[in-house]
Amino acid sequence: MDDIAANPVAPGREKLVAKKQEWAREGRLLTGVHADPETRLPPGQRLVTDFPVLDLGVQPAIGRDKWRLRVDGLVANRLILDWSAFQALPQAEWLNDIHCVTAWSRYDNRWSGVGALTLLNLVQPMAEASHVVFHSYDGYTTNLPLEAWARPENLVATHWNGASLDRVHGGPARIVVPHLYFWKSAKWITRIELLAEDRPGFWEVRGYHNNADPWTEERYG
Ligand SMILES: Nc1nc2c(c(=O)[nH]1)N[C@H]1C(S)=C(S)[C@@H](COP(=O)(O)O)O[C@H]1N2
Ligand SMILES: [Mo]
Repeated sequence: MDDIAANPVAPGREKLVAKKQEWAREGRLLTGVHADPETRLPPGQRLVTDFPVLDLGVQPAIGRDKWRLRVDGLVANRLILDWSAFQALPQAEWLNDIHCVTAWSRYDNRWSGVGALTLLNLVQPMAEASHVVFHSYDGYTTNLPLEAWARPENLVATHWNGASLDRVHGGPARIVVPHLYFWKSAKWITRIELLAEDRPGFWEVRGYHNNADPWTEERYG
């Protein structure tokens, strides 16, 4: 799509990306402890109460009038939703925790938007569909197995804690996949592509773990 940036890394941010790649190689922040999934804070994480902003420095300003969400690839019914079509879908609310690979966690985020399962029911994935790739307006991508996306707590969020999602956090709309490290939760989402094979995204090809389970510290891999 021509309104997607060619490169999500802003000028001057290349060093930061290189440093994170180096941390991935070195296994930085790994404690080697596997937490009991009943424990709320995953291993190696610290709790914060603010809401840090992390991205590659390109923060696209997409008005609701220009925003589109496509769900396509290996589906029976491709979807292209504009803002009003998206708002006309069943909306719901979720409360969940965020775990960022840079070691902060934030509890009790109240999101609203449209659930992953609602979207999947609409498009009807084909039998061969096994993976999804999220595509964002800044050019960022990240990947998941279809079963990691097809969970009731996952959503495309337009609101956070009662207000419209701020642009810096991915507004108009972002992915939220709370059971995985937050880099899997693509901001400024514009396309959910279903595929018959895995296709690693921006960080996954730069040394981050493909699965991203915080409970087993799948930070790098
Ligand atoms: N489009 C896009 N989505 C993105 C990123 C990005 O650079 N671009 N960064 C990811 C990373 S590494 C993290 S930790 C979270 C941060 O989300 P936040 O800024 O709302 O805290 O967004 C994820 N989603
Ligand atoms: Mo991150």
